[in-house]
Amino acid sequence: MKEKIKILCGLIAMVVGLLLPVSLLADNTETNSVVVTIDNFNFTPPALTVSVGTKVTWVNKDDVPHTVTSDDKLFGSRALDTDDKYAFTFQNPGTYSYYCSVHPKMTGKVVVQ
Ligand SMILES: [Cu+2]
Repeated sequence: MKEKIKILCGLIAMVVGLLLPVSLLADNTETNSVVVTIDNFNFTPPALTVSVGTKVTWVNKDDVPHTVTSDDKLFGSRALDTDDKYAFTFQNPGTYSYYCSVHPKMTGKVVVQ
């Protein structure tokens, strides 16, 4: 009987040990994700500071198409219709300015630390 409990405890410890890193990883992914909305011809927030590895998702909430186009062409979306999304994961520190190629006066930037 005692032997069975020992095995059971060993199994539980193993399962917890296996699950813990996975749940930590999941949490990490969750916090490293930011949304920028495109609304009323504005990127909101217009300036964003994130850590390396953060995935930024732009969502177009306007009735007109917009794009997300980086100044140095590092990233860029096609024309986003209403509720369309575009995501880019920033892997290197730096300041990344972008604009909408349909309305070049629409600008924003992402600072990656
Ligand atoms: Cu636009």
